[in-house]
Amino acid sequence: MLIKTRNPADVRPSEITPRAVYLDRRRFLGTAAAVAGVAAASLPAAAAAPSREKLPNVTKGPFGTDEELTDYEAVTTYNNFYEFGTDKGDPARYAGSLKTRPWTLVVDGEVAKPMSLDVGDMLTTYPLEERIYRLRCVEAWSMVIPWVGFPLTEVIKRVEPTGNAKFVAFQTLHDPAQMPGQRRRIIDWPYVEGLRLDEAMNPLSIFAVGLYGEVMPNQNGAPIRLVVPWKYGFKSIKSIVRMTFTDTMPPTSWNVSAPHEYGFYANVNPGAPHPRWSQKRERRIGEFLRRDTLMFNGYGEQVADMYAGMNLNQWY
Ligand SMILES: Nc1nc2c(c(=O)[nH]1)N[C@H]1C(S)=C(S)[C@@H](COP(=O)(O)O)O[C@H]1N2
Ligand SMILES: [Mo]
Repeated sequence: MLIKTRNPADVRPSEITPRAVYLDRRRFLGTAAAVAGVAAASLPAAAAAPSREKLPNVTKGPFGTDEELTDYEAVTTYNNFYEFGTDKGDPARYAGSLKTRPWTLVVDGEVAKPMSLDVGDMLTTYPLEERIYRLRCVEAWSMVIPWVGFPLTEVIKRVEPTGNAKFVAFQTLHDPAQMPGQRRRIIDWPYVEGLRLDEAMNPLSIFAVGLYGEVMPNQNGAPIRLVVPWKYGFKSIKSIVRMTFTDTMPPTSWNVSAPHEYGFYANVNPGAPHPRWSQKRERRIGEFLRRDTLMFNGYGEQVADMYAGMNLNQWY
């Protein structure tokens, strides 16, 4: 993000496709190498492939789009997750070192009932829905992803926010042993994000625990991440360990590191250019021609009311 010098949307679809080819090749080589070193019969053929696990009892959620889904391969190999490196392929390559079970989400701050939630339990006890959302990165590319998750309100109602709760702060795991990118000071770790309470309670806002009907791949923010589809992708914080209700606006990682480039709100807004590139158009990953970027990423009907009277060029 910050480090890029060229407009990242100039990445052409042709640069994406070879990743898939490369991955297949890597899988093949991984298997071949294993076979060469150890008795072939003792090794399952898919030893090097990531485990994929279906999520049970997923119902169809609201706000769907009939736009074409972005390929699973692209969704899981073209990622921003700087805890595993800044190259788009780094998370798929290195996020295997993240241990996602057991995983505790601490919910605290201005609430009547602070809680430590076991995310493994949440997968079986929370109402899982599929939500097909557009994700628009500030780098001017976008995807359409069938997330599996549940509204933030499922957690918020259980902890009972006090009258002082105005914002919600989120924090990613901080563990350089599991997240090698945290050994470099790209940003101040851990990655933190925040929402206004009404944004967090908006029916569009979800905790995602999976995609394409399966448990969340590590590179996409396992085991639990935010998805707030009317905001730029960086608001959708991954691998969350803490959710804290506060009375003041919490710091957010990209705002702290480059305040003139990234605001707290970060609503998708084609009329508010990033200081170094336009936000008017975007490249849908897998497509060649760019398309126009829509205000609020096309979710204005659900969210515009929350910003009535605010100057969104000032509150970018
Ligand atoms: N902890 C953490 N969360 C993060 C990021 C990150 O680097 N670290 N990158 C953000 C950015 S810039 C984007 S565009 C989305 C990308 O999500 P995806 O890789 O699942 O498409 O994750 C967001 N969440
Ligand atoms: Mo992003």
